[in-house]
Amino acid sequence: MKRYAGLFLLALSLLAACAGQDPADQTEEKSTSEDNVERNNNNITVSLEAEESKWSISENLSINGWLYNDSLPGEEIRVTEGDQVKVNFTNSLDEPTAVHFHGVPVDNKMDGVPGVTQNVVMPGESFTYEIDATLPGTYWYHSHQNGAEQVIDKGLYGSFIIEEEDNNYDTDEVIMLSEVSSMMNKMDEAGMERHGMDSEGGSSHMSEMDENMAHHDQMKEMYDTLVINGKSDPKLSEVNLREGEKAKLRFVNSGLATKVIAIPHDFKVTHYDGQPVNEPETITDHTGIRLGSAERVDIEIDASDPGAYGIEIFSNDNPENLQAVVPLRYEGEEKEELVTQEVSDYLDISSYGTSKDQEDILQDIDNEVEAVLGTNDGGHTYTINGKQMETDTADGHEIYEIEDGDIVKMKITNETDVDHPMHLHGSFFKVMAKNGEKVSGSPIKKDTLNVRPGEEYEIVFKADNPGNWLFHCHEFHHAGGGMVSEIKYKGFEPAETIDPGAPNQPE
Ligand SMILES: [Cu+2]
Repeated sequence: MKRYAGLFLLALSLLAACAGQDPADQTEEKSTSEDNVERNNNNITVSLEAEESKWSISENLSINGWLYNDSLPGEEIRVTEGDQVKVNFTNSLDEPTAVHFHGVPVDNKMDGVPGVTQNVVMPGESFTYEIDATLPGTYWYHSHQNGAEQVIDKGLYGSFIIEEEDNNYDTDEVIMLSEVSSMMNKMDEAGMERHGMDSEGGSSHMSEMDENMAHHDQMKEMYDTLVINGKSDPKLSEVNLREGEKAKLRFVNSGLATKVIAIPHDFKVTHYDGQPVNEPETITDHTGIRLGSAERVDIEIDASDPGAYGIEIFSNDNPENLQAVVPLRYEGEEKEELVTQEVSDYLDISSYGTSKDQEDILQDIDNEVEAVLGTNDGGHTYTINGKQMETDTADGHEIYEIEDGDIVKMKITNETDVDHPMHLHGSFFKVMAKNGEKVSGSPIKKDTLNVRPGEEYEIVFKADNPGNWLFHCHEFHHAGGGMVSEIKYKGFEPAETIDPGAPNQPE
């Protein structure tokens, strides 16, 4: 469980040793092609390959990545509602992996969680994921095996967009936000193996520093490079507007840290996690948006105010290390200097947009459960109701047993002092109350909810998709440190028999 604490110390000493060395050789830009997508009316077949490849994040930093279709982010999968999508996945890595389509409604056997819904896809093997693209929205796909390493450090993530049939934006762009650790990368370059480092790994080097430095402080030191659409130079993600057009920006937090997005132009938040906000009002007062790990927001901009703006993006807790300005530029506005604006307040989704009666959901609660988010071992491991999933056995965690058809109400309380973006697999949930107060704005339908320190939420979902589904923190280190629970439909038998001997690591 303390794997990363050991890594951190090792990285520090290595960094000192590496100081002054030349940056890694530069590699060429990678491009993706339509070659991997076949369209036949509503049948879409995507070839998706995970492979090892070098990726240039910036002039001074390139990673030995594990990439989807040789691209970072992985090749965008963009389909239209009503499409039948088949993703033929091949694992060309030396590592076992699997693909999870985050937020996309799928059958349990297509959820891509090793050890829960399938056995991990071994090197050289393939797996076909079948997805009915019924619900439009901004989604993403990523490995659900050892995510801290595979997704964050190595790059196994990409966007998955289901367009509405009448999608009519002139500009429609995905902006994926993540971070990498240049320290960790230097370790990789120096050929340091991290796999042998289990809970005791590197422990002989563990000092009082480790004992005294909580997990999240170590993370702040380690993750020092904000990555936007695979690059650390935000100018490469410049958004161009034409006066009079309507633009859609789909922000995806594919990283670990909660990001703040500050847009110095009037805008609306039209979707949370791909699901529509009811009659959202235009935001004109420099309200920032906090986006937890795995959360998405769709922003709509009416381009009626020409200029050269800068969208500031920074880590909520680590703005010194992780911050960038993405240009938002009208045609013909060539100025280098970008208009930015300090955040005056933060969007509170519980009161944004227009309310709609949804009392009906609450009439018929069958099952009331609780998830108390806690911490253990001085901030190095994380718990749900005092329980942890053990990395090696995928066992020991909280299990919620429910019946098919149940309306389930869950109270989530964060008793730690860090954010926990909680992700429910298999169903969307509705957020009914925050800190004891009913949601007063638009109904909120989400698959991931960032629960900040001290916050308490009530969520409700209808159990209409039988399976074994994870409910876990999407900060992969917290998940790897135990913050994983499971929702099991009574009587459900998984399609694939889970092999206890397979190297499944479902976090
Ligand atoms: Cu967490």
